[in-house]
Amino acid sequence: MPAPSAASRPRVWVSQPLFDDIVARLGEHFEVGATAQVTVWSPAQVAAKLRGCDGAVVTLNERIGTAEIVQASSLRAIANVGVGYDNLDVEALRARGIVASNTPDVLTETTADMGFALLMAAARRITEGERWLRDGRWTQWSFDTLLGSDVHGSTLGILGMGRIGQAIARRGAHGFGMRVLYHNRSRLPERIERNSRAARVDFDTLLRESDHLVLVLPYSPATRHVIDSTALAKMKPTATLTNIARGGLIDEAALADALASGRLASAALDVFEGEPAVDPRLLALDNVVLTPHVGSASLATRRAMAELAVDNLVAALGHGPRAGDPPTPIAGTIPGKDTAKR
Ligand code: 8YV
Repeated sequence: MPAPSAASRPRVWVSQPLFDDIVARLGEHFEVGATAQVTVWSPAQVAAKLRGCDGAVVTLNERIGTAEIVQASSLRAIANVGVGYDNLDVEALRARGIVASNTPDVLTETTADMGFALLMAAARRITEGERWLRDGRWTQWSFDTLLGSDVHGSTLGILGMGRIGQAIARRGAHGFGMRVLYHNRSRLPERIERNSRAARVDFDTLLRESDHLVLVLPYSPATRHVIDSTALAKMKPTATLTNIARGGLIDEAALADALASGRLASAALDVFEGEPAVDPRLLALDNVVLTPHVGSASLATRRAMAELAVDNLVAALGHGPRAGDPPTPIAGTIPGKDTAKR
């Protein structure tokens, strides 16, 4: 069959630079509008880019709702690079028959590694110690310098026990002999609980009993500020709090108060409500580890995410070697399917 002429090929937009060799695969089937530099797109620019496109690969930087798609009459598919998809108005997409997909599974273990690294950094005051050393404050070894809390044998609490939560639970239970508690909307099958040696408890028990609490739940208006001053007041003063999900899960002002007053020992945050802006009060505190939303940022995993997003778009638009394979749909965007779980 002759290759379709450029004019008749579907158009797709890639909102941020990914990996050139992976993005190039889209060129086998589509006219590709790639983005060479990291770009902050305004909502109006996103709408203009989507107009006339059949599909798009987007990241958490681009928020896509009714206003962005209302004039995109040929848009059929959005492939989000990431497991979280709070940047997409899934209902608005579904209402217009646009298939949305995300990239679960490929980032589970890498993101769980990062969660564990942050938990340990908070517990053992690693970044605080490094700053102290680099500042030239280490003049004499002393017995009580930077005393932290133990990770092994302690109680690990996981809020949101999807795939990443389970991977963190396995690390804690099998690697560090931790007692693992979790809170989730529903209880997990016994096989999974056994595998990660985790027990489901109510939210208050999780807050009260965790020595190290990790947030791994999806963000939505319903989970905004799930960790607020009331929740923080129930935690042990010796506890650590790690967030690798979305910044909006925590009331950052309340967290800064708790950390400053010693009400909470320490925290580790990879995500922020107003990112890339970070609350100046958090920046000024020593007992919080701060990283710039890099939970899934290993080279291999970011490549796998980009590959999956490209595969998803190709499949959703009915082209290429995987034509006919279903893309990885986000829950609820394809009638009768509900396959995406965090
Ligand atoms: C992604 C993330 O890198 O997958 C997620 O939900 O938070 C990150 O690890 C990000 O979404 C890229 O768009």
